[in-house]
Amino acid sequence: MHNGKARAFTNIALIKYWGKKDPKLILPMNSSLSLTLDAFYTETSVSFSKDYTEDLFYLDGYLQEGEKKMQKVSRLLNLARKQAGIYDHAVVHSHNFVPTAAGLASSASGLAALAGACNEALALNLSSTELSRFARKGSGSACRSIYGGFAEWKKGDSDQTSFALPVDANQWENELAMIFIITNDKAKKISSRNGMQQTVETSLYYNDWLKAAEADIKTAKNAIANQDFHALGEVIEANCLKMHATTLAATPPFSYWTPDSLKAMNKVYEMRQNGQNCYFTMDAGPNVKVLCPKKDSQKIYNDLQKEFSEQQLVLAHAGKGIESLETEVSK
Ligand code: 2P0
Repeated sequence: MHNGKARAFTNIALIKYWGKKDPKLILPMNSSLSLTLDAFYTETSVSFSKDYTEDLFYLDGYLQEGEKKMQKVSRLLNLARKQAGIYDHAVVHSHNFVPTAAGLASSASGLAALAGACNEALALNLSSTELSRFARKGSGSACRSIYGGFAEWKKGDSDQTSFALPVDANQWENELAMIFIITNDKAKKISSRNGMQQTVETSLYYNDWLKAAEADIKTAKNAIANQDFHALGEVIEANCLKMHATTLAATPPFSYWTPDSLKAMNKVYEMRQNGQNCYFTMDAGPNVKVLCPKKDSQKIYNDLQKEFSEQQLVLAHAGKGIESLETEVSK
């Protein structure tokens, strides 16, 4: 029996990963930049044993059945077994820690935690770079959750050269906050995996997105180096809008926005006009995330409470990188 356990925090992309050059290896079309946050995380344990007859994956206590639900987990288990030279099946227990029941489960923290747990269980002794590369093959965004604070996923052009690295901000990340506005959408969603694929294949604006993303990442890194909140805010908000614009020009067109998303974006514009320091970003879903200086976060939170209920709002700060956890001793 080989046991391992790890905790990984989720990350939110400030400059988005949107499109794959190689869907099998998960090589992205563009580099991306994220902030790891403290409010959402996943703890995952894995045990490999000759006694098991199949791989089993429990998420928050519920067995996940079927190829689709097992896809990302199976991929990492197979790669881990290959690297360790074993054939044992595995049992995975994963718990998502989220402050509300609004379904903010994240494949970034989930697959990063599984990568870390496999690394521990099979004593793979992966460096951070190797662990990032390994997590990437479960889910692209997971490669950024290896690190606390800011991280850049360098797109690379091969399995070896595509991984994330920390972006040193001289602790500036600890002066920032992000407020999640959970819009509780019930509409049918297009998964990010399918949405980005459809966009790469059909969007009229996709080439322009790629050009913009490369320029935006440079601007964002300069803003971080200069600790310039407004420069960072402007580029992340514009980058998010450009990503979402590509979906409108896909065939068939689609959008992740709902009326509540627009309400939240407009609220951010209004607060900014009134002198508040805040900018939004959105991922492949209707929730809106507001970046602001930590010192202003309570006032901005209070303003948002005029439009949204307390259950819809979550205040987060910069989170830590992946951590190994103790496993129960096996008999
Ligand atoms: C990101 N997203 O950079 C972008 C922005 C969504 C919008 O990474 O197919 O779950 O497993 O590599 O990482 C979500 O996509 O996709 C995502 P796969 P993933 O955070």
